[in-house]
Amino acid sequence: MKGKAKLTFIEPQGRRGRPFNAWITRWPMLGPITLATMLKRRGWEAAVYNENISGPLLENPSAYQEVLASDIVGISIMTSTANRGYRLADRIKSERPSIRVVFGGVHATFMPHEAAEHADIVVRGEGESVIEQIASGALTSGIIDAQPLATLDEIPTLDHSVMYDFEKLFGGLAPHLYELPVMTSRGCPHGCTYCSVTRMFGRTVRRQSVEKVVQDARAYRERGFSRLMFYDDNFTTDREWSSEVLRRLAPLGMRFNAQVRADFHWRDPARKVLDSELLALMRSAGANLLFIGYETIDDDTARDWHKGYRGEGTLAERLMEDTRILHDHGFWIHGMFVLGPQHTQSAARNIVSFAREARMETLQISVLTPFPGTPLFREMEQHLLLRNFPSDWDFYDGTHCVYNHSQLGIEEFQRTVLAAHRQFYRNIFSLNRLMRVMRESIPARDKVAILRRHFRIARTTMREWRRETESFIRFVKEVEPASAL
Ligand code: B12
Repeated sequence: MKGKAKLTFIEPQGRRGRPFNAWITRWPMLGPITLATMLKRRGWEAAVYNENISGPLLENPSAYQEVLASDIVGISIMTSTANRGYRLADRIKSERPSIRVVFGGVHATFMPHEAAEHADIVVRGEGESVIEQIASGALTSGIIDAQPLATLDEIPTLDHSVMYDFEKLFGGLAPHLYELPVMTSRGCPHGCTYCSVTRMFGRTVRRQSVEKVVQDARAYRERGFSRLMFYDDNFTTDREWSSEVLRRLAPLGMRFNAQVRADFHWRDPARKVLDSELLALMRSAGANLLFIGYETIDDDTARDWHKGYRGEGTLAERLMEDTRILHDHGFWIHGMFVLGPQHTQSAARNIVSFAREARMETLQISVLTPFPGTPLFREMEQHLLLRNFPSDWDFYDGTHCVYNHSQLGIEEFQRTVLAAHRQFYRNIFSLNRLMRVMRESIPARDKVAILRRHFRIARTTMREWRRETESFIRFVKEVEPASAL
């Protein structure tokens, strides 16, 4: 490689027609942007092509030619995008064998040998510690175990100019209405059986310093952004740190969304002492919409999945109380739930009734999916129906049932999950959401833009998902007729 190499990172697209796609066009994975920013700052030529934003790479001739002009192509894969990533890699390699193809991301971390069949290099874990050696040609092949970042303050303030079509992320809204993704911590202290985070980033949470978080927020605000989306898996695992970040963010007058646990506002495991101070700090710092992985309202399931809920009384009662408290403090709630092989229509009905009674703003029910590297994967490996890998990874996306659902059969189960969303959104969407957006203190023109966007997303999401469900059922009937019914 003569001179400094040119690197292009790719975030491949997953299957169409899934409810998560509504967010995917707004929220890129931060790995490729972080690595490209680091390289650019150190003088390399680096870019990120995200298929969710810019469309399929092979259908974008000018971008594809630029990718083929790279010395190194880095492809970031999670399980649901792995197959697409491999196909892109094979195509790029066949057209330009001299390009060095590197895989990274959570799927490459747990399936390195599979990824190595389509690449020169596979990086397991966090890419920051090795990416420059790859760029310089000091590392040219093999499976590399990257060391986790010791201090997250080394993560640069993101330079979004590395991305193709960055503005498309705003979805037609002004930049100040776009929730710019940031991530200030890595790891999660909980050990839920289905989750890759603890296995990928560790059970000890590493955080950026308060100073660094605020410095980045200030830089983004100066670029015209006034809303942030904290990707942190759990924004409130360290009360002192969160409180200090919130105190320092408040004067910036920004708004933000974050992922938290439903019960984060209790100071004690017995749920006697409410953390009113933290709740007030969250509000005054601009916290708006909370993404909460309730996962289940059923005690047995929570125990099976090691969800770690504490306290007395039924789980449903406790979670209802938690939700009421959060609503009383003015937060909007996006409730995320999961249905698995042990659940039937009644579990879906219970979740919908719970979410409606709790007046959740939005609801998402995923299909329990075993991802490589998790305890759940090891537990279910022998029972997987869709195991024609890598192509069947397309279905490992929290939307498709990839195992035999002995209680309902796959067809009935898929229809149950879809019907639950239809039931929830039928009435609630227009009322709760509309009223809350109308009460926001932003100009009427912006409110109309936000509402139009929500309606468009909701309508197309449900339509595409219905189609996808039918096509998946047809597919399962063809390959596994006995399990479909
Ligand atoms: C934001 C987010 C989303 C957003 C946007 C995601 C997107 N654009 O695809 C939304 C809400 C839409 C979403 C959807 C889904 N998500 Co999600 N999501 C996340 C979250 C919270 C943060 C992602 C992130 O930016 N991380 C921070 C960056 C720094 O990490 P990173 O991108 O992995 O990059 C690092 C390394 O992987 C590596 N690396 C990455 N790429 C490359 C490339 C090269 C060349 C190299 C060398 C290194 C390298 O270096 C990077 C820096 O250290 C993660 C959890 C997490 N903590 O990461 C889950 C996570 C990625 N999601 C997950 C899942 C399962 C899903 C869904 C299937 C939904 C679901 N819950 O069932 C869908 C599928 C989306 C899809 N693409 O098909 C799983 C993935 C597990 C797996 N094995 O695939 C995760 C890990 C969460 C979990 N609980 O397990 N998600």
